[in-house]
Amino acid sequence: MAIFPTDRPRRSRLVITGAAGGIGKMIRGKLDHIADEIVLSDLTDVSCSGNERSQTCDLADLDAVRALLKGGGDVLHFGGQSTEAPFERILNANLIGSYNLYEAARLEGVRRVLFASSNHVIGFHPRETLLDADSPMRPDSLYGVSKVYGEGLAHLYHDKFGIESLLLRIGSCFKEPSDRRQLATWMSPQDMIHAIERFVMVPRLGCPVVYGRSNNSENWWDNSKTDYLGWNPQDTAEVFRGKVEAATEVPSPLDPAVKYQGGAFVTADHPGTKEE
Ligand code: NAI
Ligand code: 15L
Repeated sequence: MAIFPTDRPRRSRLVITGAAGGIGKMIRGKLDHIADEIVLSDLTDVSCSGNERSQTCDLADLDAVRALLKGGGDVLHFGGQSTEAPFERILNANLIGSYNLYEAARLEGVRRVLFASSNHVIGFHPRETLLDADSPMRPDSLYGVSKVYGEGLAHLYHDKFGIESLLLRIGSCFKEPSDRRQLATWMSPQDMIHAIERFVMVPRLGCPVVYGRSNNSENWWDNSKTDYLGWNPQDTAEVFRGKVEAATEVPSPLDPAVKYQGGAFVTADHPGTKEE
């Protein structure tokens, strides 16, 4: 699997949180070439094949997360609340969950984490602005703020303890793009698998921000600062343009969900405290 002569060797252990979720389903059974043992984890048991085994874990429970990471290895951290939600849900799954993940990584000797961040950390940037790894955060939701916090944790554990993280700001990782916005934000499952391969293999990772999108013609995100990872997305949403445009209406350019990168998240109801 090595592409470059300096690549790290195949790993003995890879832990995947959120393995029962949408991305988990698309990558399960497709990573046996990069690790001897793959531990699939979610709130409930996950069906396994090949060298996979399942271990349930609530990310809000530090002891359970420690038990999951005992034995080290690399971690793909996909578990958590993946859309806007009431604060308590985000608090447990994403804030406490990500803290527990990094704290358990420190205590159990994990050296590398792929942190599933989101385009919603920058969702309030206008679509005309080409962003890169150093663009300021403009979260569009409490969910987006929780990913800002997760990226902050990753930096702290890198700078203080040397745990490397790939901060993958995923656009829209689904089988196919389903709306006009996703013609720019789509990340194909195969490009996700290739990003995971580079995360595991690259000899020195550091703690870089990478925008998770395919090689789409419409592009709001510049990944040129992380060429050293050797990740070159191959797919393009363009092959779905006809299908998507036929199925969806031309939206108003004045709609904030069209003006800003975060789409419907910028106009979604704020799930805050209700006034008496
Ligand atoms: P998903 O919602 O389908 O899967 C998330 C999984 O996490 C679920 O199986 C859920 O049971 C699990 N989970 C939730 N709370 C948990 C807890 N307290 N303890 C243990 N497991 C828990 O999400 P999806 O689409 O698979 O995304 C995976 C990750 O990637 C999420 O962190 C999401 O925020 C991030 N992401 C996904 C994008 C996408 O396009 N699919 C875009 C941007 C970010
Ligand atoms: C996300 O962060 C969500 O997890 C996913 O469900 C999509 O909504 C995606 O962003 C997107 O922006 O399309």
